[in-house]
Order: sequence, then structure tokens, then C-alpha cells
Amino acid sequence: MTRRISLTQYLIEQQRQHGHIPQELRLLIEVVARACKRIAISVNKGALGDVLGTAGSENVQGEVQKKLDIIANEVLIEANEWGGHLAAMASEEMEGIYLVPNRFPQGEYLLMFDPLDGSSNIDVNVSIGTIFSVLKKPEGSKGVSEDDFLQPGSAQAAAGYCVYGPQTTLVLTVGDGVAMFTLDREQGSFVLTQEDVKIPEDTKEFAINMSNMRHWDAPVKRYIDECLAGEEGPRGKNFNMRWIASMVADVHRILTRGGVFMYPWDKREPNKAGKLRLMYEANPMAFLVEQAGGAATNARERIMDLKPTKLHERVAVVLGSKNEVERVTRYHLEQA
Ligand code: AHM
Ligand code: MG
Repeated sequence: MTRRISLTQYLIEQQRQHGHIPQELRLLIEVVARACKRIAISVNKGALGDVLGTAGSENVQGEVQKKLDIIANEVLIEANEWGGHLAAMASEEMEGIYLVPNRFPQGEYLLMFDPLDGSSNIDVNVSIGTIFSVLKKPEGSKGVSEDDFLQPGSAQAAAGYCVYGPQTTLVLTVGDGVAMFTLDREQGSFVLTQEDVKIPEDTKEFAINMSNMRHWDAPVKRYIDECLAGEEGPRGKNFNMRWIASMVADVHRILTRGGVFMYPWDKREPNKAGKLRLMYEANPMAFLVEQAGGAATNARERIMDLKPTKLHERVAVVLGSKNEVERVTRYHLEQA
């Protein structure tokens, strides 16, 4: 029988072999994984568990909150606040940062998350997920403020997501490649199912919300038009399209078989950079994708080089197979 490696075992072995997962970070990742298991249980209950539908409130971005958005946010906070590994947390569902209460020991790490990504898919039984990003509190800073979170994605100590689909899969990087763990529901543990995940450099599959086409900037239109022209067009090959409307599920497909994902800036929102959030959606996904040999830009610059100016900052996102991301980015830079 092949040896089954649990997430705990994997992290301990990584710590022993490479020494790059400090004890506190290992604890943090395990706690996040445990919270994801609890969220998976709520997601799986669906209509039987009073978890579907709206909660009758709005988050800081003016979006209607679903019951599961709130449940997942609470599960992540409760699981993480007492362990002593964190100084503070930030979430898509909370306006300001969440300080670890004084009654608990304070740690060195900062945790950011989108507790339930792909909210529009909750009620229709389509894959959704949790995205998380881990930073270290800047050295010498007393207390914690929002400014401490405003570090570029290249400073992330770890990042990952958990996709709640036909399988529940946790995907993780601590800066040494990407590993995938599948939840064994009988045993209640995440089991290593793929190591050293690699995104092919080339692809014939793109993911974009085509209904926004009339609002796109010219370089986005050029890129997609060329894909749609198929074998007879300048690309000389036929492209396929997928759009799940859960970034977690779209990125999971790209990590599994390649592809390019785009949520570009468009003319509907002249003053906003895009729809997706830099700190807890784009940065963690960019870290994973780069660690798997892919690329991630805001159509002009590397996402992980961007210096955030606020917690809930939005950003245009182009990520996935390297050669396609470079092409989309080149089209934008040529236009400038
Ligand atoms: P959410 O965090 O409120 O769920 O929004 C983010 C989601 C992404 O998962 C997905 O890629 C995108 O929004 C889908 O947007 P659209 O409905 O415009 O296609
Ligand atoms: Mg989201």
C-alpha cells in the first residue's frame, strides 16, 4: 500500500528537511486547514443546514452578504484567534483589521482571507472556496495597524486556497512549490495528493466573463478576438473557454491542466482597478501560480510587486500559463 501523507506529516517533514516552515507558521496553516474542514461541512449541508441565501447585510464593498460568507468568516476567526500564532486578521467581510483579543497570546503573523469566494455560486451548488494569504508583522512595529498589512505579495510567507467542489481540496505554497491535499471525509484529514504542481507554459483554454466584452479595453479585446479566430486566425489554433465565476475553481483548473484567467479592468469602473481584491484574492493566487511556474500580472506589472495602498484595494488580474499571460501583458504595454 502506498504511504498516505497527511497535511500535518507533510508540514513536519518540510520543516525537518528544509527548515523553512517555522513552528508558528505550521500551526497557522493547520488551523486554517481545520477551519476549512468546518466550512466544508457547512457547505455540504446546503439546504438542510440553513446556510443558503442572503444574510440581509452588506459588506464594506457594498456587496450583499450570503449566510455562508458570514459563517465562513466567523469560523476562520474563531479557529485562529486563540492559538498564539497571529497578531491580527483581515477579511473581505470586515471593514477594518481584526486584532487578536488581549486575553490570547499574540503571535508574529498576519492572516488575510476571502472566507467564501464565488458567493454567487453558493445557492446553485457550484464550487466555491476559501482563499488565504499569510504575512509576517513588520519587525519592530509595536501593536498592529492596517499599515502593517500593506506589504507587497512578494512578502507572503504562505498562501493557499481550499476549493469546496465534488472534492474538498486544499492547495498550499510556503514558497517552495505547490502541493495539493484532498480531504478524506471518512478520516477527517487532508491527504497529500499532488506535489510539485506545474502549470504548462502554453494553453488552448481561456477564462473570462464574456458578457463584459463591450466594456473591455482594446488589448483585452484583441487577445480574445485572436483566440476566437481559431486555427484560421493569427494564433493558428482553436481555443476553448471556461468561466465558473468562482476564482478558486477557475484557478484550480488552471493549476491542474493550464489555461489563462482574466478579470481585467473595464470601462464600467473608470476609477477602480478591477473587480478582484489585491490582498486576499490576487496576491495569494499569484503566489501559487508563480510557484507552479505560471505568471500573474495586472496586465502591465507583476501582481506580487504592487505596493498596496489600502486593505480592500482592487486590481486587474491576468494569471496562468506563462506564455499567454506574457502575451496579454505585452498587448497592454504596446498600447501604452
Ligand atoms: P466574491 O469574492 O464576492 O465571491 O467575488 C469574486 C468572484 C470571483 O470568484 C470570480 O472570479 C468573480 O467574482 C466572478 O465575477 P462575475 O460574476 O462578474 O463573473
Ligand atoms: Mg472573493
